[in-house]
Amino acid sequence: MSLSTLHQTYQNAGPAPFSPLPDALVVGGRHDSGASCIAFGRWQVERLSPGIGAVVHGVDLAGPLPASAIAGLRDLLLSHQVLFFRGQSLTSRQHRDLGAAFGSLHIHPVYPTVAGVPEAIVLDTDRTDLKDNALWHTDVTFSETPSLGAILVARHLPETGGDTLWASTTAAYDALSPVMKVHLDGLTALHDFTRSFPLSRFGRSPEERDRWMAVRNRHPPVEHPVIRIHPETGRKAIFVNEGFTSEICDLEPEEGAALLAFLFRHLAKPEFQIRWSWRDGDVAFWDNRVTQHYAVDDYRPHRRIMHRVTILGDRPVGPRGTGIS
Ligand SMILES: O=C(O)CCC(=O)C(=O)O
Ligand SMILES: [Fe+2]
Repeated sequence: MSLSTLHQTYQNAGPAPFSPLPDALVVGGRHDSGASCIAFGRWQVERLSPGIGAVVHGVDLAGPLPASAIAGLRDLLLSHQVLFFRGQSLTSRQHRDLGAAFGSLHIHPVYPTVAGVPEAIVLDTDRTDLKDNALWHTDVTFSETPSLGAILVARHLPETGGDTLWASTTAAYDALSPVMKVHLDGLTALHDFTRSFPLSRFGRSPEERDRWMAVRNRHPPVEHPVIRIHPETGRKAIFVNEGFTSEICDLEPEEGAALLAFLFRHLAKPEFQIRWSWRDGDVAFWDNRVTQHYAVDDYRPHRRIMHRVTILGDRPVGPRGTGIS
């Protein structure tokens, strides 16, 4: 176990209702050895920061996992927002089945997919222009029902670089002043597919162009609340992202642009983030309702291949309900 981490244990005996992590479960402090890593139950949970991220040790995701384990993982996801697993070896079908245990899966309208497993998208730097992932974004917010979460598997890593960062949008919300919170509560924003998927990069051949047009017609800009209430924990989160949010509704364009610029800068503060350095066999599972992520694009011309399955989510609800349109 690493030097500066807190360790907790988790008993995966069965489904437990969500509750914030009690301090009593945090064992010890920072140690030079694994002395603070006390195991009971079958899993060990290593927290990565106070606000976001944990490594779950002792679980083989290849499954099939019993319902109690799925419930345990779901509970951990609600507590930690992004979970990491080391040393896994999932086939694409096992990857898909793992995702399907948490809900119906999304078929991405743009990215290529694994042959025979259309639910598993392929993020391969040799095949797709992935610049849209090298900025802070929440997945698929251009849709009326953005994804609940996603499970990402490292398939081919560059020798160095290619880390991914995640940020907690609940921690970012909590850090706002009370007056700003009240102001944001009443606002909605537009999320636009074309911000991250511009025709100039995703319509280079006539076929790509036709597909892009069809996707854009299916996904006109959609309105979501600026503050989202997590449907399971009830926590409030900032729900705008640089990847897809184009404007704040009901503000003058300059006011909205200034507010969005502030929120994007605020969300990107290191206080709300963790950074993951991938190793072969790593899997990440994030709650897309309360996080943003950023895939660091620092390893070209080397190749990096990741596979992702995406779990369908529900319509975002804010303090005043859903977005209007
Ligand atoms: O490649 C990565 O690390 C993350 C890519 C990404 O944005 C995603 O899978 O949603
Ligand atoms: Fe993403």
